[in-house]
Amino acid sequence: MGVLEGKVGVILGVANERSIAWGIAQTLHKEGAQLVMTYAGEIMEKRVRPLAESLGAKLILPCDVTSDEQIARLFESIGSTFGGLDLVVHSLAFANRDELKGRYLDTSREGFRLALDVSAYSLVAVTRAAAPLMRGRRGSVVTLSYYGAEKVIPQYNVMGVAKAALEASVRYLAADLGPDGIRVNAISAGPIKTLAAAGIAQFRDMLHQAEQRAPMRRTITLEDVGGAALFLCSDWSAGVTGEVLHVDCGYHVMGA
Ligand code: NAD
Ligand code: 0WE
Repeated sequence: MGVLEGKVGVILGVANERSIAWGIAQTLHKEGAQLVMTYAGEIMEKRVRPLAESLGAKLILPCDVTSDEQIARLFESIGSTFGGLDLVVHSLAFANRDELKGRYLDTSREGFRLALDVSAYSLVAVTRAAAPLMRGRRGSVVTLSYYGAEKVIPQYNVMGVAKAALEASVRYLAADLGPDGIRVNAISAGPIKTLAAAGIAQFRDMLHQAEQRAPMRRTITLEDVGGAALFLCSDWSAGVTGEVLHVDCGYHVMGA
């Protein structure tokens, strides 16, 4: 029997079969979770629906996280279909492409607002909407971060600042929701070739550098992230909250 048998989870952030969210979805499904999947806009729906259906998802709903209304509707539907919720996987981020090049110094006011809204505030909005459905069910919320929150990664720019806000939000949300038995954690994943990484200048070099420098001498896989998410979603991590778990083949421990 799967370790997540009887649990209901919602996964935000599947775009295609390379998405980190998709790697997590497959692992959670294999361990018995019933999944709800969301997509951001009609173009994404075409890609996400067949993937979600292949895992037997009962609900496949739109959720652009910049819309409070779409967030509210998502959790209303989950409440009326399942009567509660155990797991939330938040695996999304966005910044304007022109903010992910050049200097952080040149970040525009609107570029900063958009990146922090989609990539950091959305965790707060989604968690607040999910919490009433999680009461008394040992809920778990997991989000995805990156090392650029902690150290300067050239060109990551405003996304690094958004991830720093995301990781701080994980701690504050953990403190707010701990009394309700709801845990909130982040996975800080190493670089992996997804849609969000496509077109990033020198991304290949970054993968190569991670491979050279990481203690494990390889980059991470979707299965690596899926396994860590499974731990954080399952009751085996019942004493873990407010944590940022690095899934980076050890890259972050190296000093030189
Ligand atoms: P991806 O492109 O597959 O996923 C990003 C998702 O964000 C997409 O599904 C997209 O639809 C969604 N999204 C963007 N704007 C949205 C909005 N307004 N509302 C709802 N959804 C929206 O790429 P990925 O690499 O799987 O990214 C998932 C998460 O992992 C992100 O938080 C990213 O920062 C993080 N991450 C990625 C890497 C990497 O190297 N790929 C490393 C560490 C962390
Ligand atoms: O979090 C990310 C990527 C997030 C992302 C990617 C894009 C590309 C397409 C956010 N917004 C957009 N907007 C787009 O228009 N990663 C951790 C992957 C990543 O992105 C980088 C990296 C790494 C690693 C950007 C610059 C430097 C390194």
